[in-house]
Amino acid sequence: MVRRGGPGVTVEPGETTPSWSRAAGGLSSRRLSGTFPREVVVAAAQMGPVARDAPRAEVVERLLSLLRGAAHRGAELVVFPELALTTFFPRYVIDDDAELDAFFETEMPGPETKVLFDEAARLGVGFQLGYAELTPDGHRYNTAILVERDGRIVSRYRKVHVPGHADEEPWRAFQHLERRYFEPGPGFEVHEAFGGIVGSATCNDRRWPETYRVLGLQGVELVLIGYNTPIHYAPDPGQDRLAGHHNTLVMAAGAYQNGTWVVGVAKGGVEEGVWSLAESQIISPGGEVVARATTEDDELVLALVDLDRCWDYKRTVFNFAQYRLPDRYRLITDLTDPGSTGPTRPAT
Ligand code: CDT
Repeated sequence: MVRRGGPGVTVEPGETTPSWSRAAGGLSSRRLSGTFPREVVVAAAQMGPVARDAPRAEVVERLLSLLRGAAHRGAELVVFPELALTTFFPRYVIDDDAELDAFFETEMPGPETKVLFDEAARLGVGFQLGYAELTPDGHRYNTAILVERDGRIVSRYRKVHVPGHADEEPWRAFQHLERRYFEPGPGFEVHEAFGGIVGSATCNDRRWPETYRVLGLQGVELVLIGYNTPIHYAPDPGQDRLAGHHNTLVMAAGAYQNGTWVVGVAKGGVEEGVWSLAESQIISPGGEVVARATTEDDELVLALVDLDRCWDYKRTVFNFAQYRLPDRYRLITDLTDPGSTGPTRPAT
């Protein structure tokens, strides 16, 4: 086989177009050899800004348009961003319960999101959707749900690393009140889906090596990550110019060090006056960015993801069974407070 037609797209000798661009015939038309490779066409469905007062139906219409566009181009899995249904409301101090509740979903699918589930099942396309979840017993999570091509809910991941602060900090140009509105979820799980081993993470999770390693130890082959990343980082604005660099750095490192594909999907652009990173990207187990968004708007980024490529790394340089020495790493789980945090700084 040769690789051409753009990174991440594999075509056989003699083929003139990437398989996913003529994939209306489904899986069999995407098989590029007789060896039944474990390949899945994945679409990162980047979103541009969502206004604070945007009706849910209007946002869902945008998701449907991305979903249909991705299906038309042969995608089997469409990954939407973190908190895809609303503006990034943790930038606001919201004291009124009814106002806050309006940003949360109490069921999934609910009356306004069912159309997305129905259309995805009709098209035979799976998806991951990030949203704010309010459980029947009153817990609030920053959640991502993974849905298989037949409409079955595979998993409900609740964000573990909840960043920002819980109390209003008036010195900031805008708030990051995730710690006021969300509890941390219970942990990282993998699930068999889309022909491989799939795990989810959300935004700030992607900066922590533990996220990928805990998934990697469970054999993950495809990590799906939605994010909302304001480019201005108030506790240390010197980091602003590195926002894009850090985004790629952490996801590429996580991919390579665990031999997994990583799909990072932004809600980017200027949302209610706050500029957020776009740069959605799909990263191979070698840590290479194989497809990347070029706008800050609604945009599809597709790649043909060969899950077997994970094993090039999992079997060799990152053969955990052979080379890891967990007893040398005990501090990672025994110690949360490193003792010295350096000069006093505001909460991050
Ligand atoms: N949504 C989210 O987790 N955003 C954070 C912003 C920086 S921490 C305040 C992120 O890690 O991208």
